[in-house]
Amino acid sequence: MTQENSLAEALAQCQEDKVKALLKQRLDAGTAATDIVAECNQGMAELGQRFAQGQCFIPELMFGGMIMKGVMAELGHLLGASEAEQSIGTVVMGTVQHDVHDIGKDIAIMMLRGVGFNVIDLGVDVPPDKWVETIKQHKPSVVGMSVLLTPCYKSVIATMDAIREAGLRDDVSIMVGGAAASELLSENAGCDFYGETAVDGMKYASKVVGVG
Ligand code: B12
Repeated sequence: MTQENSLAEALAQCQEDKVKALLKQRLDAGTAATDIVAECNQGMAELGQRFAQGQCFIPELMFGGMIMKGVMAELGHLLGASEAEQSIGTVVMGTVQHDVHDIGKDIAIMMLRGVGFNVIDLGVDVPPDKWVETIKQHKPSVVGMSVLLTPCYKSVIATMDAIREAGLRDDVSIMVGGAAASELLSENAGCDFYGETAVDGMKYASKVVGVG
């Protein structure tokens, strides 16, 4: 595969027109939708790496996500099984109680979906009992809390306490991330992993389910 007709590279560079053209080329040539998704996932992972290394910024990440969503919309009818059936595992993600920042969480979700996770997005300002209820219902492999506000450390701790009190702690791996998160917070709250970037979260979750 040359750089010239690499779908992954076009996506990593957010070249929307080129992605559309290469997608059409792949479909006309009879390439399997799952192979196209795999190629695009490589592109999203590359985009995430470039962001982590400071080679691109939030607008590119958001735009890359939009392009990827467009590709998935085109391929949806060819992929057959539902997202949950095809997924490599389930992750529950949200921003902790009293915190409404969601840009980073959404990027983390995009990365997770990009590599094949079924992600339940709880949104923002998620109270502890909602996390507990969702873990009971969906039995995820991984839970990811996003926290951008220092005063919301106590929401992380309250969520962990609620999960423990519900007897669910041993059933799930828990990661925390977002600009206010740290190794120290992760340790104090009893989480399993602190992810500095969305890519770290994606890698950790993949490791938990034994992929990558
Ligand atoms: C945009 C923004 C807002 C927007 C949010 C819009 C939105 N839809 O998200 C608005 C205007 C609403 C807002 C409001 C407020 N904000 Co504000 N906001 C920001 C700002 C400028 C950018 C945040 C952002 O999106 N960053 C970009 C994303 C991509 O980064 P990120 O979230 O860290 O995510 C990356 C990683 O951390 C990781 N990640 C994120 N989540 C997770 C989760 C997991 C599990 C993993 C593994 C990884 C991961 O993935 C991402 C990519 O790698 C920050 C400044 C900053 N330096 O962060 C202030 C900031 C977070 N805000 C701040 C404050 C104080 C507020 C307000 C209290 C202001 C006010 N007085 O009203 C309110 C609080 C509202 C609330 N209740 O939450 C402070 C927080 C200070 C602190 N430490 O407590 C900051 C740091 C600004 C500052 N320097 O003072 N804010």
